[in-house]
Amino acid sequence: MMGQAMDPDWLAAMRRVRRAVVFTGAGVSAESGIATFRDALSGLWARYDPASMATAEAFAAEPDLVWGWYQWRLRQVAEAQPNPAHRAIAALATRVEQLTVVTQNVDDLHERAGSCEVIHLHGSLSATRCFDCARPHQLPNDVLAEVAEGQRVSPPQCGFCGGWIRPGVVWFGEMLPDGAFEQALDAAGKCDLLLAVGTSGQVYPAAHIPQHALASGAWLVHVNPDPIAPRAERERALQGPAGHWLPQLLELIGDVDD
Ligand code: BV8
Ligand code: ZN
Repeated sequence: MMGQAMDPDWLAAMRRVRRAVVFTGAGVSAESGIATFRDALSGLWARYDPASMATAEAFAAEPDLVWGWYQWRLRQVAEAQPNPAHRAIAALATRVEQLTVVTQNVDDLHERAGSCEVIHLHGSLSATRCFDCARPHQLPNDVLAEVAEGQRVSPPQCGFCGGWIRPGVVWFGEMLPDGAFEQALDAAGKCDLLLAVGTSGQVYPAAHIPQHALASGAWLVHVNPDPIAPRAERERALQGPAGHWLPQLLELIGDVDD
């Protein structure tokens, strides 16, 4: 299957890849049925802007609204399955010497597809903690009770200080988890190939990572249904869904004894 980007130099370079980074955004989970951040929120959420909902200010002002949104998303993720892109990314670990998966997503679909040590730059839906004293909080298993779209749900309260329990995600204006960005940047600076899968590249500092790989001499390959115009000699774009291209890339990358 020859894609528009698959010239002989590129194909030969893919065969020689030893260290790869896969950098993912919401698009890698789209074919699992998880709405991307750019998709207009559906139904009763439609009147809210995700970027304004994903803030500490919104949670402090309307904890029931924000907690309800995250519980609805947590249920979406629990009912979703990893898709062929997640599975191909997990399998890529067997084709190269060093694979680092860096995700902006807060779902656990990479892990459920078999990827290990995933770097979550923006936290995880399931890692809840106290908004006030920051103590970790374990959600009871039955918390995934039915949450209708747009439903307001009061967050649980911290058993220690009585504060509201918040999602374990990084909100806009918040720092990334200690060391996560530095670890991702280090891997990007040392890799031969960075695959940027399903990201609009509009959120910082995460969006610096693909450019850092390119500037450090790696190949940068975008996988996205939206057209992305490569600007550098070692930059390519495969236009189409992740679930289509990642299984193809799995066959082309690595696993050649020089
Ligand atoms: C920070 C968790 C230091 C929450 C997320 C003013 C004040 C303070 C900060 C800023 C400021 N101005 C700018 C900033 C920086 C800010 C920022 O970047 N803002 C943007 C809006 C400009 N960043 C931050 O605040 C970060 N922290 O800077 O700390 C600091 C601290 C204080 C003061 C100053 C500095 C923290 C950012 C983290 C925010 N949290 N997520 C939650 O999920 O609810 S970000 C959230 O949005 C997602 O995690 C994701 O990262 C991002 C959405 O991006 P994508 O993943 O790319 O998804 P998107 O929907 O955009 O695109 C999907 C793509 O998939 C599309 O291209 C589509 O074509 C494609 N696609 C669709 N289908 C498919 C597909 N691709 C493949 N296959 C398919 N089938
Ligand atoms: Zn507390």
